[in-house]
Amino acid sequence: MDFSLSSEHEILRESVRSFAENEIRPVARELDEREEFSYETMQKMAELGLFGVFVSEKYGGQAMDYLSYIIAVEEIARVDGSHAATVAAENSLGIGPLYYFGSEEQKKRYLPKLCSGEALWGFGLTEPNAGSDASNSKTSAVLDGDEWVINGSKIFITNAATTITSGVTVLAKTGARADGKPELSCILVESGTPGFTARPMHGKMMWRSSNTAELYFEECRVPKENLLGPRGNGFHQMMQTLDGGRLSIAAMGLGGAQGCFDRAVRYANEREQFGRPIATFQANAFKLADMAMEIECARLLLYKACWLRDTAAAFSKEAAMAKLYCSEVMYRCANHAVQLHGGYGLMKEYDVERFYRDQKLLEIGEGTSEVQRIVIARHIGAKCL
Ligand code: COS
Repeated sequence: MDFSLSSEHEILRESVRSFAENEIRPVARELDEREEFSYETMQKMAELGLFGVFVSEKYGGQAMDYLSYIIAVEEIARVDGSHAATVAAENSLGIGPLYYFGSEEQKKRYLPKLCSGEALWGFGLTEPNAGSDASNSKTSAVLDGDEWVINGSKIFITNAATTITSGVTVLAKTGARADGKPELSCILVESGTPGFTARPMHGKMMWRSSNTAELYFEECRVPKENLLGPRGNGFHQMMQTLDGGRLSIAAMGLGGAQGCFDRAVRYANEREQFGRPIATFQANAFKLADMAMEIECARLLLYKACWLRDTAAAFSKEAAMAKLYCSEVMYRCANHAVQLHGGYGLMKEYDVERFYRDQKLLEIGEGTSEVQRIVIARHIGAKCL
């Protein structure tokens, strides 16, 4: 068993880390405060090759493995959750479905601009009344001659309302199956299509400088060729996409936990109370020891799940485990980090305040912790409904 990373992985980690420290850290706090999506850093992340990481060069991607992508997200998240969210959502959810399920024509039409960062793409699954119960989608698409007519709405869709968003993949009910279940299909809708509106959502507690949108479809007509893959495969495509996406949320948990640890250990060694650094008190040193141990476990679990994915093995269970565990490790690390910073940890001037808020999304987005436990339970033979 060899736990070492390849030199390519190490070089990638170093370059993304130095980019995040030099380009994201100086602006992250202010962007969070202003709840502002930065097109400038988006462009710089694109120049670094952070979009289309696992996509073949034929479509403008970097042709790296999934572990590379996960390391990149981890390193961005070590500095800022919002920027990591932009990268993770774009690669896993925006680019992923087009790359894995799109026709040659669809891939050629959309992927090059998404991989170069000139454009972004949204993943329209969640609806106001279909969150965890994702297959209960009410958005409908009816075939009328050569066009799909879409009606409905989606909510909490990352990257879907920027000025460079070129479209979204929408899950819609296209009929009923023979077994009585709804027939769900994925359809591509380009920005600017009449009847399609994307509105930015504000007032978020977390990921405040990432773009989140509500989508509305009113008699929205798209060509029938905009169907993604076979009709009726939409829910499977979405679930498969989320398996990969959950690894990137796990990477955000791991990177965020590492960011909390780095700040906490530095602060605890510098901050003096009762005439000595607070790290010299066992109550504090033990918190740091627990954080380090859990981060190590999280990294091993996540990288193993990536290894399974990179070797084309089944990885749904491990993705759910990694997503659940890494997000909960970040929960404990953010909590310890704020506690170690005392009153300062409650102030926006200290990054741990932002990490504490950003963490919460990881236990909710791309499947709540409860949904991850359902997925794991079903994989281990429990008759969990
Ligand atoms: N890959 C491919 N297909 C999958 C799959 C996967 N990982 N998991 C389930 N499916 C398929 C099943 O095979 C089943 O197919 P058929 O209906 O053709 O037999 C179908 O999807 C429904 O599966 P299941 O019956 O298990 O679905 P449930 O309604 O019981 O829901 C949960 C299962 C709750 C796990 C699922 O709805 C889910 O993950 N919800 C959370 C959604 C989510 O993460 N939303 C956040 C989005 S943020 S971008």
